[in-house]
Amino acid sequence: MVLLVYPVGEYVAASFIYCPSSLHGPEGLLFLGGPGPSAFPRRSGPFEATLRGPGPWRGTQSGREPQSEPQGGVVRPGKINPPLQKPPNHGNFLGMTTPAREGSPEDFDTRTGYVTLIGPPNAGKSTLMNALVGEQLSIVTPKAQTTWQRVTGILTTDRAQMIFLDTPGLLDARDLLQRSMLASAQAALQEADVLLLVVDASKGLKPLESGPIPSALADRPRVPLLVAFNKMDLVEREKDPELAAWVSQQLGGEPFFICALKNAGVEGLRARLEEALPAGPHLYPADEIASEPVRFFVAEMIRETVFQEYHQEIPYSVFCQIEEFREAEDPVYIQAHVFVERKSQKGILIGKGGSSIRNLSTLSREKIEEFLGRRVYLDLWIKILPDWRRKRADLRRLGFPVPDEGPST
Ligand SMILES: Nc1nc2c(ncn2[C@@H]2O[C@H](COP(=O)(O)OP(=O)(O)OP(=O)(O)O)[C@@H](O)[C@H]2O)c(=O)[nH]1
Ligand SMILES: [Mg+2]
Repeated sequence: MVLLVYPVGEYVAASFIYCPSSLHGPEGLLFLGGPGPSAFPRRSGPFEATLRGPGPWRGTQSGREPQSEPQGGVVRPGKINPPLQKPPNHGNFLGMTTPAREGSPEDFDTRTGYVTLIGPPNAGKSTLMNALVGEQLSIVTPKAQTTWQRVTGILTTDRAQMIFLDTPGLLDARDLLQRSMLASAQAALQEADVLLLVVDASKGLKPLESGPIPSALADRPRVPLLVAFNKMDLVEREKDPELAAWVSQQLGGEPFFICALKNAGVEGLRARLEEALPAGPHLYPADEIASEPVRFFVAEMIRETVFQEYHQEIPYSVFCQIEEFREAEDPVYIQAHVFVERKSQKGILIGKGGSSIRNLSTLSREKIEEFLGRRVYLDLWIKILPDWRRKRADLRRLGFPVPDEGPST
């Protein structure tokens, strides 16, 4: 392996060049500095594509049993519902849109709707959505506030199409990014046909009685509310009658006791969610499993790796955007910009002699290769965008919905 370092202004680029033989072994060549290789001319790629199941994607989650097919079996393309023309959008909040139903419910023998997962940070919302859909779509880490934007996961069965909206954890927002996260969770809440509140069972009723959850629930639409007490593997008792009674009496909700990590209780919850959905036509083609483009998931995988490999403020100061995605190339060429807020963070991201960025790039590339089922050439560029978490224009440029009013901090 050869390491070349060129500081170029505020840019540092980390490019891995692979030889086929290095794909499963040590990295080939790492460049720090200078532009990406000119052998890859700039062009826009077909990376607006959405994910279609079953796909290689990320396979089953480690640490849980392989998921059995949902009752009724997964619908294959064309078997029941031919690909649909998407109806006009009904939800449109700060640029986030979702397709709307047309026709009256009695016209349909299928059930369709939005299941919004809300809850405090770190409760296991993303883990649960992945388990419900049977794909690892949303990133998961042990750190709170991993999810920053809502993520859609779609599951189509013979009887229903469940469109899950995973959301950022509800919190008391302290800066503009957190306000954007909160706004995106609140908007998804308003679009729900069924609300799935996810709480960490080991924390008992505390998150339900104080903090941002009670006020979010006070404004909720009049839709069925299911409350999933997650992480039951961490508590002594299997089911807690006190929690169950509180949920039904105080919230008018139905309690469930689950362990999303081990896929325990998830099947029963999925069956109940399906029943709770309104009748209606499918809104997405039967084989579509997500509505965000592939490049969104690729960027999220790099961010997930940052969360796993770095500590303190670094994970919260890093955002990632895919600049180029050329799937016609072999290996697939992906250029990603990794934004940090300060120069000192750039140094931490790179690490001594480039060791940290090399590690970040290798681990991210391995995930992306597994996700795409293709060999990947990952070209990481680190860019300083001063205080981007607090700047409206920067956040918009990075694709966050930002409320027009209110302070930045
Ligand atoms: N022990 C245990 N851990 C779980 C379970 N479900 C999720 N976790 C872990 O809890 C941590 C947070 O999970 P996430 O799914 O990222 O939680 P989240 O609610 O989406 O968090 P934010 O995106 O930060 O709001 C991860 O380390 C998960 O592995 C569970 O049933 N049992
Ligand atoms: Mg999450």
